Amino acid sequence: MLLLALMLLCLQQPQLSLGLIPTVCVANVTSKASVCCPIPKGFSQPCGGRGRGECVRIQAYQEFEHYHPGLVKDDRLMWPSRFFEFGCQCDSRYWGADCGECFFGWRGPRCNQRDVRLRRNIFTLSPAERDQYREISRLMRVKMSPYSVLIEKYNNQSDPLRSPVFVPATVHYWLVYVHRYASRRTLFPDAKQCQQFGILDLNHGGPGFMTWHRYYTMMLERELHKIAVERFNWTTFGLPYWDWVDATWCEVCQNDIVGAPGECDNFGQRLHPASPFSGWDEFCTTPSAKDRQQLGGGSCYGCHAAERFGKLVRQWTSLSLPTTAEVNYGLSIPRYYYPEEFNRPAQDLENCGFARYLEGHCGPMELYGKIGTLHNKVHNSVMGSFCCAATAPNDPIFFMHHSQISRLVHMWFLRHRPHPVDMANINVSPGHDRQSYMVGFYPPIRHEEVFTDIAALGYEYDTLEFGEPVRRRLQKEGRMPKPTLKHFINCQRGFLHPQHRLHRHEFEDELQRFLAEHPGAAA
Ligand SMILES: *[C@@H]1O[C@H](CO)[C@@H](O)[C@H](O)[C@H]1NC(C)=O
Ligand SMILES: *[C@@H]1O[C@H](CO)[C@@H](O)[C@H](O)[C@H]1NC(C)=O
Ligand SMILES: *[C@@H]1O[C@H](CO)[C@@H](O)[C@H](O)[C@H]1NC(C)=O
Ligand SMILES: [Cu+2]
Repeated sequence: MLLLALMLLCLQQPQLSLGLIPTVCVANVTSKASVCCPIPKGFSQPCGGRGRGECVRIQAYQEFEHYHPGLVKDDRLMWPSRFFEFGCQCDSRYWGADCGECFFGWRGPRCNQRDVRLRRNIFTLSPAERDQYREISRLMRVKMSPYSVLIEKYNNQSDPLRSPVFVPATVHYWLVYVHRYASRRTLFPDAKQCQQFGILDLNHGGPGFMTWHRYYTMMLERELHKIAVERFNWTTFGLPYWDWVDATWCEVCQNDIVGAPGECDNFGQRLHPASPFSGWDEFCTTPSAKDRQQLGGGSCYGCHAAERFGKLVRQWTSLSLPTTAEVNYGLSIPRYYYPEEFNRPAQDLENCGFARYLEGHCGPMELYGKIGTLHNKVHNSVMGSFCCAATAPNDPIFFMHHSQISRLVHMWFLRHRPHPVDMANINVSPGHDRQSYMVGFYPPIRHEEVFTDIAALGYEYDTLEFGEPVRRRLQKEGRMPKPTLKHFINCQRGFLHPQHRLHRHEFEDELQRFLAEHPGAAA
């Protein structure tokens, strides 16, 4: 895999992309001069006209002079130019496919009033607010988003130059899809090509991981905020975070948050039936080995490849969540990335920039352990649907997790005050260049535009403290839940990913540690 990645980088370099298509523009995807310049409500000109926005040729960033022929087919290359040649360019504070909305941080009819979302520790929400947040998370599965997604059941369906099939998506469907869309491999029609060239990942494993996921939380927050206002007139809604630093169990696994542990089956642990998220169908899922073979083998398959949708499941393979020492180490790293470091082995301490450490791919052995650092460590602990890019955003833990990841990013920015030029633009993998449009998002936005202080992005956090001091304070205030034995003893069978399974003695050690820390839990 690493070797292939190196080979690819030598052969050529990457691209640009765009992802989800505004439903209002779907009909134009296959037209000759493809235009996505809608007229916003209350206006008479495309993109609103003078003073609001205008219809211009989309300038996709060309990262590589020559694409390898094996990759040219990829519909995400030169995002979003494979879908549209023309799109709206909005004036300063306006935003949207039609410039009908305000950019992040602004509101009002002329988008000239400041608007800042406050992201709070989930355990500082009042019980009523928590109920509302849970209801908002449920409603995002049924509320339609302004986007349509490509059906990717067959590997020949997603290229806009052939015969794309679109379907309008709910907010949650769109969120799960776009994460999958940017992370999947090219949809090669046969196994040989997939093995040879199926290595792209446009939002993980590179310096763009941070910016892509940061923007993802902003888009998510924007959509959830709409629901919060419509349903509860909750105008100050911001995306809550789970501060998992130094946590020894899944504190948010409660029925009034993301769902308590339920029964075990061959796939892992289901959610408690009293949680509204229990039994959720996954929007994108992983095909069986047999289906994968038919789709070209390996990992070259899209969101809809599997016959049946899976159901939300967790598998808790470890309760080793990131520690204060681990966060402090990351915050002390001065460099954002080192050129080519993403092709290096883990625990390469001389080349472990903040971006790669944050994502979880490198670090000192005692912090890296078996399952990586920070971001990856949490995914690899929860596992189940949370394991992998295809399915992780199906689990509502995902949103609180990435709100927390973005909080760490903010702390690192405050400490090191990087400039946009500190973001990568040399020898980075496709889609991760600072000038690339982040794949899957429409309207198009470049990585470098969100490589900035959050004051320019329209959100902030309640506190930058983390770990034990905060937890102790919340405990004193009676705001932290208490674990049950089920929070610790999970399904020790039927793991989808045997390589992550704990050895028996490791499990016993963790159990003893847990019982020592939570003497009441066994009751
Ligand atoms: C679709 O394309 C046609 C023809 O170019 C154009 O007139 C129309 O405005 C486009 N629709 C949108 C929503 O941009
Ligand atoms: C795509 O592939 C499927 C399955 O092989 C086939 O049934 C379908 O006709 C193909 N569609 C196009 C447009 O080639
Ligand atoms: C919504 O809340 C705001 C205050 O945040 C208030 O001014 C407004 O009247 C409320 N609207 C409705 C429909 O209740
Ligand atoms: Cu991700």
